[in-house]
Amino acid sequence: MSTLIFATNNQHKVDEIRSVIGSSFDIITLKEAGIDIDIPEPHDTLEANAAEKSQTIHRLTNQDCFSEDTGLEVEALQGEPGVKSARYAGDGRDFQQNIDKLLQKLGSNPDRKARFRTVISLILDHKEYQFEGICTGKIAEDQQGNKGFGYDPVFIPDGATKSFAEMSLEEKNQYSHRQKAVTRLIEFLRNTRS
Ligand code: ITT
Repeated sequence: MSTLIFATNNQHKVDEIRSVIGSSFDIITLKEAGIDIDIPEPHDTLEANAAEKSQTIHRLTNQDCFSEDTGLEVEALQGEPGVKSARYAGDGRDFQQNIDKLLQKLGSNPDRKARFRTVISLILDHKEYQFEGICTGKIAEDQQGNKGFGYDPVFIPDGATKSFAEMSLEEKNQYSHRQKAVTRLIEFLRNTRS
């Protein structure tokens, strides 16, 4: 079984990814690896930020690892908050303030189309690989539900009638951007390691 360090400080991401991978491979979190750093995300694309995170941890540990960067891209806001999703309303990274800003900027605009996009950056045997997962949907008029994290209370995926924050982890996994990217990662690891 492969062991990979997951270069994130977001426990929600760890929980979601662990629920998808099952026993396919073993993940060690930064906390479990004894690494306490705030990984920089200075770039203007998800791809470059994901690479920055995995390369930072690879330089520190010299071990196989992966990271992911995710953005919520809203059509009527020209792709905002996008790469700025975590800090949309400021450096406090406050989920509620981010949602408030998003709903306020969208106002009563009838075009609510949006998508979540996840880019995973894997470093395996010192080489980098990327995997993408996209979930299309719409922004709700008001917040709904209290599960999940981030923008989950205002995102309704295509094919569903409720928000991510009203779904169990298993239900969210049927639609989610993260699940799609992780499934591609697992497939790649299976093919390279068998
Ligand atoms: P790491 O960089 O440590 O992995 P982070 O929280 O900073 O964790 P990102 O840079 O990828 O992660 O930030 C993306 C933000 O987008 C995140 O803070 C949430 O607000 C939001 N987000 C990401 N995935 C989401 C999801 O599945 N549902 C709702 N919101 C999400």
